[in-house]
Amino acid sequence: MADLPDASTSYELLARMALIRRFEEEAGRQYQRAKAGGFLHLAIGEEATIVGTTSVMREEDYLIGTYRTHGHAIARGTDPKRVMAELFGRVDGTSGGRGGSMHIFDAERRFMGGYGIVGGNLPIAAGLALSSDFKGEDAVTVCMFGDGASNAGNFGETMNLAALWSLPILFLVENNLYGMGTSVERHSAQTDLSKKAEGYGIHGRRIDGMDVMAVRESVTEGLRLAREERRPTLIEAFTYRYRGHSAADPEVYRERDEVEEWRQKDPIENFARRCIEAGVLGERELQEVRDKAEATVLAAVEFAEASEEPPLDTLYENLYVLGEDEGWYAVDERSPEPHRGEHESEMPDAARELAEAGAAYATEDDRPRPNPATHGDAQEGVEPEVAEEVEEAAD
Ligand SMILES: Cc1ncc(C[n+]2csc(CCOP(=O)(O)OP(=O)(O)O)c2C)c(N)n1
Ligand SMILES: [Mg+2]
Repeated sequence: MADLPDASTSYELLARMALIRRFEEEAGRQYQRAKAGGFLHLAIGEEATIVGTTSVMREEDYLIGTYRTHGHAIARGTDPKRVMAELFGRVDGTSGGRGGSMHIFDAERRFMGGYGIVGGNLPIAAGLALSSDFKGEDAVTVCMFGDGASNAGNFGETMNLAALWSLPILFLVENNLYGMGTSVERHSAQTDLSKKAEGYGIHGRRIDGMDVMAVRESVTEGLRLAREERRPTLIEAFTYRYRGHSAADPEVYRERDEVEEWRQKDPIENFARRCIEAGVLGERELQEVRDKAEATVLAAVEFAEASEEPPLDTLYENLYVLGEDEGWYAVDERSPEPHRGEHESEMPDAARELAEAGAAYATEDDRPRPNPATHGDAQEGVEPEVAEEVEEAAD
């Protein structure tokens, strides 16, 4: 077992993990209050994998994750207020309220998202690493993705190019044992995911993702190999999400006992206990960590609630960027080249009418609202009869 760091580092690790946990619990609550829209994927239980990784990265390093990344952004230093405002779809959110939970983004802290396409962040990560290499920068790209994503075709494509071009990159699989409702044994022929890139020349190792110190130790070495030797590696961190895949998940694919068993390995409680037993931290500090997390998260909710919704006439802004100009671009019958699209206010009548009809519909109080329990990705992996039951119960 890796040694504990000094008191202030231990305090910081515990505080980050506790803040992320409390933030996500609150995000779940706000989702149920319909304050946060879209989908919501919580990483409660996975905090040691997240914080262990980010805590040994340098400021100039890039991080890219999946749709389960509120904690990743916070761990990277993004203000929780701005993350909460993004969940609420407000202008002060990290993506101006346009992205929501799945698309948290903070270029300043080199957190490149927040990505909804499973495995889609892998080639982008390779591109980031390639750009650092081109520019002769020391930065390493850390690409975090799920066990399910390791089955995507671009996993192999990315591993090949990363190895071939000796990119400064570290791949980290957050193996929480499931891709939605499908267990690793049922979705991957090779269940030792650390071996999955070996054929491409990328070595892997398996670690305990519930132990923040084990994650730090392994990621430190992975970063060194990427930075100094241009050798990409693949770390498989075993972790677990206590909550469902997304906010609406009947969880018919696992037993309660299994969840309970993993709760016994809780990354925060276990690390706190270790720090107390070693005399590195005291009960007073533990209480302080909890109190601060509580205050920060309540302030984040207050901030998000006070932030405005983006004005409707900005709906078409920031869709595409070509060259220096921001705005949306189109290729149509007018010319073979892409040309700048009109602002909503300058649009032809038919397009404006459509946009206005959409806006009017969105503000009707009694319109049929999509129910997350019966629509969308929560339904994948659920037996049809169970889905029907859920639907009936929700009606
Ligand atoms: C290309 C693609 N296929 C399917 C989906 C639907 N989908 C969303 S999350 C998910 C499971 C991914 O599991 P994993 O990679 O293990 O990540 P986890 O959710 O466990 O963090 C699937 C299949 C998607 N978003 N993108
Ligand atoms: Mg998974």
